[in-house]
Amino acid sequence: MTWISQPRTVLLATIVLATPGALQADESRPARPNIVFLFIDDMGYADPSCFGNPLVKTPNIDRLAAEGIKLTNFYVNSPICSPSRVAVTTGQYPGRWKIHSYLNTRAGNKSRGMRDYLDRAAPTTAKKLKAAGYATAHFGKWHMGGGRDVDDAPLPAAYGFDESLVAFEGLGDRLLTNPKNSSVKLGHGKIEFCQPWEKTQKYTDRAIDFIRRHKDRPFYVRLFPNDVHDPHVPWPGAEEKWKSVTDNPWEQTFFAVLEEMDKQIGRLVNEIDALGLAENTLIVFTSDNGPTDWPKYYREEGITPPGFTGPFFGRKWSLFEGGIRMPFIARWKATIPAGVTDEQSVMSGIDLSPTFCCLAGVEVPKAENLDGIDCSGVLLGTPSARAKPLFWQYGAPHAILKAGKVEYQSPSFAVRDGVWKFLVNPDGSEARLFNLSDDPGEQNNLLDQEPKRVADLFGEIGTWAEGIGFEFDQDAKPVKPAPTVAALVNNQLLRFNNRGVEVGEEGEWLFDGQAWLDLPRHMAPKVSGGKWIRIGATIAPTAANGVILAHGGDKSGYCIYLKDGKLAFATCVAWQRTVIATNEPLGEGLHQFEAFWQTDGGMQLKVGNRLVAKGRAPGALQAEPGDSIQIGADLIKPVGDYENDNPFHGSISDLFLKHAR
Ligand SMILES: [Ca+2]
Ligand SMILES: [Ca+2]
Repeated sequence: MTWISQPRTVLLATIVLATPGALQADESRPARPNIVFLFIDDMGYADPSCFGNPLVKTPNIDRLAAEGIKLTNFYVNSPICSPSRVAVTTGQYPGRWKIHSYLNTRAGNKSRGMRDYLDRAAPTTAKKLKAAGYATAHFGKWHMGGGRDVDDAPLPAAYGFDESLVAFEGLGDRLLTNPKNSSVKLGHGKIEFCQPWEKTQKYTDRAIDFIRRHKDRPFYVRLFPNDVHDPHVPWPGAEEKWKSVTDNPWEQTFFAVLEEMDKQIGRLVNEIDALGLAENTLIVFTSDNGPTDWPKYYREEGITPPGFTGPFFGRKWSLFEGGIRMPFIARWKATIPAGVTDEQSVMSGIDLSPTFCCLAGVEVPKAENLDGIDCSGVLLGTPSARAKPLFWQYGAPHAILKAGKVEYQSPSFAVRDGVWKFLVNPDGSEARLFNLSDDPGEQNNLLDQEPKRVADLFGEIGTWAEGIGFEFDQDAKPVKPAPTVAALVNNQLLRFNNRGVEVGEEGEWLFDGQAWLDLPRHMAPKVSGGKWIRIGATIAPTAANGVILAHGGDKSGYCIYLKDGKLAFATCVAWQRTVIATNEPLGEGLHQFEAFWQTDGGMQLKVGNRLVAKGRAPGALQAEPGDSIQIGADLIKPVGDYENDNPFHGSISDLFLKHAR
């Protein structure tokens, strides 16, 4: 042995340490297996019956699980479609490619600091497998660029796919339902129209056809059905069968769609088996994010949104487990042990690319800098602790979709390190620490009990955020979530984001000049279009100036505030500001007020039920206010004649906001 062999040994040892769970050499395993990747859209952790669906059987998915391995600690890297898809496609955190929420119109992407599509230079599994001789195809939802008004996104071929058939959120050949969908005008590919309930069958047909044509060489096929995403539109009448199972109409259609999708997965697997490919084909099955959680599903008493998360808290658009922990199955007959459930190993979407490449014997160039790790050993049945923590970002500072159920709205950063999960906002607020092995439902916040761990995890997130380019205040101090506050908006209680407001014994909100409440723009009621607006509350001010409620800015908005002790009501219509105010300062003590802005522009202000001021704006609001509803301060663009943030001091209670429907 010369001295040259020494570094080699060291290097090898390093590799082994850095990739626990990596593949052990095994001569009996077929080289270059086919890989079929099933990625379902918005399917919850417990939607397959083998993961706990209490009402519906999914026999074909269950069969895959019985013939393969289930992981109960598999995560996607975002609680929403586009970034989750970027992660499984590239092996990298989606924020690196500036896709941290769903891809929308050009304007919508720009406003959230996002690109319009995945950079064509991004590393992908398909490019690497194709270069190694695999036949590659993508059938189903894409949503990594193209669609709406984005017509210049690269086609799937640019990312390494020989063939593709996508939906309206993608370019190239695609299936559409609505002839008026903006996708029709975008060009770049052949368009076929079909009914929503036919889509998964058609994508499956294409996958089967592709596999038949390429059965004699290694292939990599992605089947990404989109029918489990709402609105759920099953075959006409297919929901009838489910009326005896559930009274919830949302569930009836969802179950019908889930059953159909399971059937199509069965067709695909049967075909793979019939072609004699079961022993050299790895089939991986998971979902891109938790089940739907639109506010509309909560409007009726006793009704809940469709889709199950099992023991987990939170749903789609949430970094709580229900939004990101997914059912995961891998089957490879005679290679992966059958009927195994691995409850230890933590794996995630970014790991799929290095894992697939390793199993295919394809090298991942170091320069690609993948965030994921090779978990091939885990898939082949050797559980492994994860050395590298997992990180998430979803939300602030950009206005984005949030969970419909207010309790499910999570902080915008999270980390999982070992059994610990820590969630926090970039300013340190809403911090929560959970021990997932004792508390998988994330109910018991251990923030105060584990200060050292909290500081470490906060630092880990900060370092990660800096590396990706997310704003994160590493000097902030993690603090517990403030009490939940909700106000009546159109007779419905809406939870406001609480920035430090304490709640008094009578339920009054206490403002100390540092605290405020915020209702994000997407949750704010739509008040434009000539509607009347009415605002009321009881206040006990302790300072002469401060904003009580502000919605919008000096272009379009309305605001109630104190100025030199007087109560003022301001409206802005097309940059024109009108202010009415009481003649005298209110003074200390409790004051009940009501402000009324009429359709014709008339403005009234009542204090203690007595009309104290009136005036006339040029009309009612025509354009929607540009920022959120804030209570206790106005942080962005003043509505009235004051400067931001103009914080309120004192208490506010019984606040309501109403407008014409
Ligand atoms: Ca999705
Ligand atoms: Ca404002």
